[in-house]
Amino acid sequence: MRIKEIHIYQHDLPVRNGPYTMANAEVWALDTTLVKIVSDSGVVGWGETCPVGPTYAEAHAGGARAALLEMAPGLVGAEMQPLAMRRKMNSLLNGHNYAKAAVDIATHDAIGKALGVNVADLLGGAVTDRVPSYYATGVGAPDDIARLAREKMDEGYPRLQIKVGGRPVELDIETILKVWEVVKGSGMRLAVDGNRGWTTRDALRVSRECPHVPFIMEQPCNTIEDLKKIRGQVSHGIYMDENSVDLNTVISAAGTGLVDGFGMKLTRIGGLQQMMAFRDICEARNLPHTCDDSWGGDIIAAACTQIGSTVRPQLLEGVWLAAPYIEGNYDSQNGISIEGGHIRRPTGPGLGIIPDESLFGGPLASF
Ligand code: 0XW
Ligand code: MG
Repeated sequence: MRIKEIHIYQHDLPVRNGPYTMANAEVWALDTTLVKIVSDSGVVGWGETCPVGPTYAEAHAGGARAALLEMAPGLVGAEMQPLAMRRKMNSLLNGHNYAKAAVDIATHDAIGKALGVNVADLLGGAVTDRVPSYYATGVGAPDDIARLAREKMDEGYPRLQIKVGGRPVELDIETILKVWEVVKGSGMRLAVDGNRGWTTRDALRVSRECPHVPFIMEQPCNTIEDLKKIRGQVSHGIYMDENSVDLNTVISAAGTGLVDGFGMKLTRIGGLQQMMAFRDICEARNLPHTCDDSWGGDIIAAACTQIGSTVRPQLLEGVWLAAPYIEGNYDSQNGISIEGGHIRRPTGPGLGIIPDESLFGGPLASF
């Protein structure tokens, strides 16, 4: 099967009850890019990539579309096999995993639809149809976040990510302590996500002032060097997120014992083919991890859910979705939603969803 057509769309995703706030970003609306590929046998596959604004990672919406426009002419006629597609894209453009991921996801969707099998079957097989999610708070006032923690605990979320950073660290400590008063004894797991926002001084202080709270620190500081500096001084597990930009970095971090797990984004690592390799590296080193993405609608949500469903359950820290912040679905029948803190995995062919492309208007570019 080979690519016959590629169509690139732009679509706005306003943040419901916005803004979504992190240490380095406050977003009110997101700008997603969708890729539709049509095979020479007429099979259609959809992909998506949606940076969560231009400051969370080295990625932005315009960059994704520029990268796709750069590669698209060379991709027409390419063989629709994930590994061959990745190598073809690498021969056309260096880097830009977050854009390449959209083509990778569309390729998996099309193969699944052509073969009549679900993407999870292409990724090694699902171990569950009810995939655990987790809820990420924004950076907020301690009492507000404590109230939100209770609400999400009562909803059935197995894990809560507390966003911190970008403000006096005393507020972060107060927030963590108040959330712990709410969730202790419930079994809800906690992550404290600095989104690169703390100095090592702040990270050390938080760990020392909250020794009794069993959270993991997700990307507390900005660089791998900073993580190395605090690694032997904190009493909390460290997960890498933004720094884990490719498999080489993952192999080094896992192999040297720098981290206890990862917050992994599907598009940052390059798509499902690379995410499968990441999953297997983590399983080999017994490292828990998430299967998320930065943002996106049903296509990204379905892709994260499908790969998340194949992870050994003891190692899956959950699949975060932007769904709670997005009005409506791309697929009104099988669109992805979270109920009781868990995601019902669509089991149809491909990603298991069929976007209503009339939502996206006409393509920005077609090849
Ligand atoms: C919580 N997320 C998965 C959503 C936002 O894109 C940021 C990200 C994270 O873990 O940093
Ligand atoms: Mg994170």
